[in-house]
Amino acid sequence: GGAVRVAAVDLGASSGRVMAFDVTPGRATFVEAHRFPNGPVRLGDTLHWDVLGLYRGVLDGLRAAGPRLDAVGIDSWAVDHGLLDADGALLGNPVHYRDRRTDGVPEAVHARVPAAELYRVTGLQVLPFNTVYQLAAARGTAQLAAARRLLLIPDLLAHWLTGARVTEVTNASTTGLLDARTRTWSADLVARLDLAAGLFTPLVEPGTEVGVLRDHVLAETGLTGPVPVVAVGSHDTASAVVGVPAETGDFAYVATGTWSLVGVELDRPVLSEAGRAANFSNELGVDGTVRYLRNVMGLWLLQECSREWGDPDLGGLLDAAAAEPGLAAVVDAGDPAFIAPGNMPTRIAQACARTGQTPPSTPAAIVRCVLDSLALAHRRAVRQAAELSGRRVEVVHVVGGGARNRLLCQLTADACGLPVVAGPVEAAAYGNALVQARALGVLGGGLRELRELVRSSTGVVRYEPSGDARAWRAAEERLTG
Ligand code: ADP
Ligand code: LRH
Repeated sequence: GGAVRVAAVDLGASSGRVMAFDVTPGRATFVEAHRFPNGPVRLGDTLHWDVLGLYRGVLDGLRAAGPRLDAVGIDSWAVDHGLLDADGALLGNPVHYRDRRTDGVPEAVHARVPAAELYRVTGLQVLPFNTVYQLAAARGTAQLAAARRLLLIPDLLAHWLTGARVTEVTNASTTGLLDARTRTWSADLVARLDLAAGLFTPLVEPGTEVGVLRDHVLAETGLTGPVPVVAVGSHDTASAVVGVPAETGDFAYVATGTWSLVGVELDRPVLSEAGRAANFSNELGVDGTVRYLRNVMGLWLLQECSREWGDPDLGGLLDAAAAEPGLAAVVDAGDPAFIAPGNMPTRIAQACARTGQTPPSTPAAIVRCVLDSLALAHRRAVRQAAELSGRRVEVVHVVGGGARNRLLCQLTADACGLPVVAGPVEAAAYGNALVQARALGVLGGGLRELRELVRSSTGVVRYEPSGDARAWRAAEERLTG
């Protein structure tokens, strides 16, 4: 029984937010205590995060969520990290995963440990920004030589709030250094890649209390102690999948924000060569689960086009895109060539031309091309995830900021030939808060029970598949040849 108030800190690539959740066994409600912009800062040749700005945003959010909090949980985007020196001081400002320092680095790492071998241990899709490649890019720098600890972004913030130095396991699974079967660091990979074993701190599973807010944090936020910090699925995608309001196990999810993470939930990893060839990841989830998914570029493509056009009104752009003819031109939204910022409309047009299609030329046509391409990538990933894992899929849950995009949701339903259930937009915050509430003892059960609570606490929108399924297959063939 009982009721708790917890703060869910959810840091996305486009914005950070702190949600104050009131949770009882029958209902979870939240208010957005604080939202602040997030984005890259270019300093010289390097793209960074403004990590102290994020820390300040978290403090401002905790102050707004207080004065009474029963716990705090933090999730953020994956792979990025801070390095601490022997005094525990942060070495430099964390580098953004879109920085170009990892160009060509996966190939160099695979010359030491073949990609197939890495995959058999980690089950991780090769993305140039996986922590393992970032660390290889930092080889030989004074910074890495001075580093004694590595903390992923949510763990770094938790460290500053509590003093604890631990690594939460769902996010650790995106480093490329974790054994997906045992959910522990792979000492073998760490050694073979010449990394200092001492960099990696003890792993904790979601639900573990990692510490309490330090006195100066309490003073600065006006909170009354003790306030525990509870490890949640600290990878935002892990928390978002906990927040999927699924009724049965036969679902696929599309967690759409800056990225689209598309796949199914499994009990154990699938480390097959076919999965590796298809670029599937086995990211570790809450309660011993595995997120078998593919990372697709997501609304980043739209964000970057919009930035180029001076950020016009989003609603107007989407209405104009809805009036355009469908599937006129598509690009491979899984192509890592789109990771770096800049020049996006031109790069999209060039990709269309390369595949023998007439490039879209107006903003409306370009946005339509982006959304058709995302829906197509969702279709491919949902189908392949089901095929490669043997998991039945009856419905596709769309969560995250993209659940607000009605055109994208309808196109995803059409492309997949399956009903789409859209919402909640703040699935990651729900997943974060409910894992805390369960650790505090207010909720019981497993993911099924947590999802039931999400379902009864939020509204969702259902989209039925429509249109001609053959058109999507034909569009897919334009890309796959
Ligand atoms: P992240 O967590 O990666 O920062 P979000 O999940 O917050 O991303 O999603 C942000 C995206 O959601 C935006 O880039 C935008 O495309 C989409 N979005 C937000 N609000 C709306 C809206 N009202 N209508 C359509 N799309 C929206
Ligand atoms: C989404 C996300 C995704 C990662 C990317 C770096 O926010 O965590 O799961 O691949 O950021």
